[in-house]
Amino acid sequence: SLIATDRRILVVGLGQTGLSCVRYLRAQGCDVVVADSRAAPPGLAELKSNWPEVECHSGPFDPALFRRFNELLVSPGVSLAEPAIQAAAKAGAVLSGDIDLFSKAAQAPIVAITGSNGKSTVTTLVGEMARGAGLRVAVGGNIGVPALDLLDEAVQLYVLELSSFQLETTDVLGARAATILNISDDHMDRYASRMDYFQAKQRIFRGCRVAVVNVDEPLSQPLLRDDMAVRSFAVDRVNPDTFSTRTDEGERWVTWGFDNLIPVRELGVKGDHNIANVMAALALGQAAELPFEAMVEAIKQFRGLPHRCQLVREVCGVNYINDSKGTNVGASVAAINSLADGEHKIVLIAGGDGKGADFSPLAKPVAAHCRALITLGRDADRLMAVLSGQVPVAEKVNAMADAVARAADLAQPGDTVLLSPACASLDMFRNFEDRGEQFARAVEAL
Ligand code: UMA
Ligand code: ADP
Repeated sequence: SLIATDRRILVVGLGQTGLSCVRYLRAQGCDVVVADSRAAPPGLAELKSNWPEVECHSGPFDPALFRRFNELLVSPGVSLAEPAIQAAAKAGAVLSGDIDLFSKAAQAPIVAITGSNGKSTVTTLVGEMARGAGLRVAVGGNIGVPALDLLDEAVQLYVLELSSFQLETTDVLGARAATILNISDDHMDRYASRMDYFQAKQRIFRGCRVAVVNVDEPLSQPLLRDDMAVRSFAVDRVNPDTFSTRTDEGERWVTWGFDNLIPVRELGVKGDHNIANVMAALALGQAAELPFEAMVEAIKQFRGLPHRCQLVREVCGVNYINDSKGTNVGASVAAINSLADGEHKIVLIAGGDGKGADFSPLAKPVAAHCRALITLGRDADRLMAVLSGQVPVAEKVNAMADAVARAADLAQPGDTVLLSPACASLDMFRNFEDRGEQFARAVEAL
C-alpha cells in the first residue's frame, strides 16, 4: 500500500470527488471519515450502500471534528479558507486533494491541462489523439470522471483537465507535459486576488517534464523552470520548434516550425481560440511522443464539444448558437470575436452567477458586434449596468424561453443569436448542460 494505514484521514466533501476518495482509500484498507457541509450531500446514498462502515458528518463543518485528523482530503468545491479547515491546518494537519493521491499512484505518464478556457476542448482532443495512436488512454479530472476513478494498471497515458481548485490542493503533480492555456478572471468569489488564482494554476508545472506555453499569453509561462523543457504555440508567429499559423498562397495553415501541417479550413472547430486549442493539443501530444499522423487525423475528425459554440439550428436565416459553457468573461469575449464577421450582427444572451467577475472586457466586443443584449440570472443588473450603453437594445428577462423569444424578435436575417452567458449557471439551472439544453429546446420550439 502507498498509504500508511495509521493516518487519520478526513474526506471533506461528498460529491463525485469525495466518493472517489472513499472508494480509493477503502480499497487500500484505510480508515476514513467524511464531512460535507450540505445537509444532504449528493454522495450520501452511495456511501451508505457501498461503505456503511464509513462515518459521515453532514451539515455545517465542525472545527472540533476537523482538528482530530492529521490529513484532510479537500474536494474542489470546498474553499481552503473554511474556518474548520484552517483550524485543522493550524493544529498540524496536511491539506491535500484527490489529484495529489492520484499523482502518487499513477504508473503511466500524465498530460495535464489547465487554463481559464479551452480546458475541456484540449483535454478531449489530446485523448482522441492518443486513442488514434493506439494507446490505452484515460481522460478525466474536472471534465467529468474523478481522477482516482481512472486509475488502472492497463492505462498507458492519463489526460487530466485540472481546475485551479484541484491544483490548490496538489503538491507535486509530476506531469509528462502540462499547460496553462490562458488566464482571464474566473472564480473571483473564491480567490482573494487574481494573483492567488494565477498561483494556483502555476502549480500544474511542479515536477513537470515539458511545459507547453502559449506565446500570446505571458502568464502561461512557468514561473520556476527547474530543468523542464518548453514547447510553445502562437497564432501567426512561425518560429522553429513552435506550433503556429500562417497564410501561404491564400490558404491559412497550422504549422510546426516551417512546415505546413493542416489547412485551417479543414478544422472542425472555428475561431482563433480554437486554433490555439488545436496547437496546444499538438504540443502536448508531441511531448507525450504521439506520432504526427495520429494527431493530425484526430484533429481533422474532431467536431468540438456540445455547449461550446455549437450550432443548434437555423431559423428564418438566423443561426442559434449554444455556448452555455462560456462561464466566464474571457470565454464569451472569445465566442463573440470568433463569430463576428463585420457584416452580420449578434444578439447576445448572457447572465447568471458572475462569480464576482469584472464584466468590462465585454464592452468592446459587444459594442463592435452586437445588435442587442438580453440578460438573465443573478447578475443581470450588473451586466446591464456595464453593457446597456454599448448596444442599441438591452433588455432583462426572467427565463430562458423569454430570452430566446425576445432574441428571435430582435434578430434580422443573417444575424446570429448567441447564448454565451459569461457566468456560471447554478443560480437558475442544474448545470451548464441543463442551461444549454433549455436554450436548445426554446430554439426548437420557435
Ligand atoms: N459543497 C458544499 N459543501 C461541501 C462540499 C461541496 O457546499 O462540503 C458544494 C460546493 O458549493 C460545490 C458543490 O458542492 O460547488 C460541488 O462540490 P464538490 O467538491 O463536491 O464537487 P464534485 O462533485 O466532487 O465535482 C468536482 C468538480 N466540481 C467543482 O470543482 C465545483 C467537478 O467540476 C469535477 O467534474 C468533479 O469534481 C470530478 O473531478 C465541475 C465544475 O464546475 C464541472 N468545475 C469548476 C469549473 O469547471 O468552473 C471548477
Ligand atoms: P473549459 O473546460 O476551460 O471551460 P471549454 O473547452 O469547455 O473550456 O470551452 C468553454 C468555452 O470557452 C467555449 O465555449 C468558448 O466560448 C471559450 N473558449 C474555448 N477555448 C478558448 C480559448 N482557447 N480561449 C478563450 N476562450 C476559449
